[in-house]
Amino acid sequence: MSTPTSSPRHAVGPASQAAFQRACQVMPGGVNSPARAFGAVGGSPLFIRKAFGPFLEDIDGRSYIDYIGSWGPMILGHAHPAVLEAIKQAATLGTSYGAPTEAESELAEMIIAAVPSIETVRLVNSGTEATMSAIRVARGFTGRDKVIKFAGNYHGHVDSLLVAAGSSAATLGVPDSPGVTAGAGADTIVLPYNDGQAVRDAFRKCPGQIAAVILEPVVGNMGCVPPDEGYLRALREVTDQEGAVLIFDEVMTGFRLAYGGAQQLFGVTPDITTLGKIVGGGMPLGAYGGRAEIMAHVLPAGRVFQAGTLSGNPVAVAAGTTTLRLLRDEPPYDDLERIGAKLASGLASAAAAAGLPAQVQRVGSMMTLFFNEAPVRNWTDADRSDRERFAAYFWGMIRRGVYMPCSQFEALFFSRTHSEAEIQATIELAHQVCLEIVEERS
Ligand code: KE4
Repeated sequence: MSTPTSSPRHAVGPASQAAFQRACQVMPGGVNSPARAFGAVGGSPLFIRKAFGPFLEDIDGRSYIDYIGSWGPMILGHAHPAVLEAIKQAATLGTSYGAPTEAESELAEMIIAAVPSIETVRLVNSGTEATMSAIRVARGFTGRDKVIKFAGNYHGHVDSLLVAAGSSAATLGVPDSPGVTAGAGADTIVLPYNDGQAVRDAFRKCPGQIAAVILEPVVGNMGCVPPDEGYLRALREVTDQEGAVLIFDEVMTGFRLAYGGAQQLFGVTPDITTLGKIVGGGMPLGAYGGRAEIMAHVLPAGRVFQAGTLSGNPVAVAAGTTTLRLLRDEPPYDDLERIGAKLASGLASAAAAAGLPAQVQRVGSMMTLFFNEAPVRNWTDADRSDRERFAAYFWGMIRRGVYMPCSQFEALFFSRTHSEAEIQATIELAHQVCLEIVEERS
């Protein structure tokens, strides 16, 4: 049988292949994050030379319509002129001081004005730092040890949360990573997503022991899985009744689904919110914040330790502040909703026209095409998806100049720079790829 045109072999140019071989000599797996390793889809990753607007260009000179957007941050499109200018200006004044700046207060004030749950906020360097710190302060505030998380939710590589994790942990088959000790995970309770009764049962089994419930209010890390109607409200009610801290991990959904994040969209206010990705405008920056009485426990105001050499870095803060200012003053969310509806409908039509069972699940400008017979409401459902078919779809789209997330268990993202032309082209190419998948299977 001829090599399927959707196979990886044809899709990765010689320069990327050579670059990957070089990288593998000096970095584990040749990458600095497994999510970009293409492990789940086979083949080797594309090495990128530059990005602008909705496009990536690899080192073989091939251009792609980009649907990962650096895994979420690039809602304004790549290399936005105002963001670049802000970075340049900040860098001319020095790249890091290790001392406070007014720029940090300005970004904090913007975050507080935007996110309903946040009364005070601490800036950190990544989403992982944000979730790790949020868990710690919730435990410090309540004096309790246990934390509830949900299978298929990913909150960064925090030991205690790398249990039944999503994203590249699920993609590469290490949702319970080696190196995470039984002790580190001993106080972590893992429940199925979209099951309010399971949460109530857990509180009944562990009265007065659960410090926090942490979740992705719209899951991106098992693919896009929205909360069932009433689910977030039910979590708010049970955590209120039980005196536990409700943490919305909005690293992905923050400033993406609305300027106030998923909590604004769904009208449910958590006690703590974690942020990353968009809040840094593509630079390393995360944040966690919430009720002032909880955040007052964070050192040096309180006694819960958390620190960071580059926290509130002036160059990253400049990128984040400029990004939030553009989102606040020229909200893209109505446009993103219109684009998202068109893309979702087009991708679903492409799979249906080829007779491929598929579910397209979307909230705003994050979505996933699941090769799955039934809707996906939790990890058990997601795990039934056809990984091999997804890999064929991924490579078929790459060969046609469309860079989709390299895993069935990731969401795709698009920006305000994705025009009708890119969306229409993507839909037409998806029709070709879905038909090709069927032909290659037959
Ligand atoms: P970082 O430490 O990667 O900045 O954020 C961790 C994190 C926390 N919470 C949520 C909901 C997240 O989605 C993430 C990171 N997301 C993945 C993509 N699904 C980052 C990509 C990667 O790991 O390279």
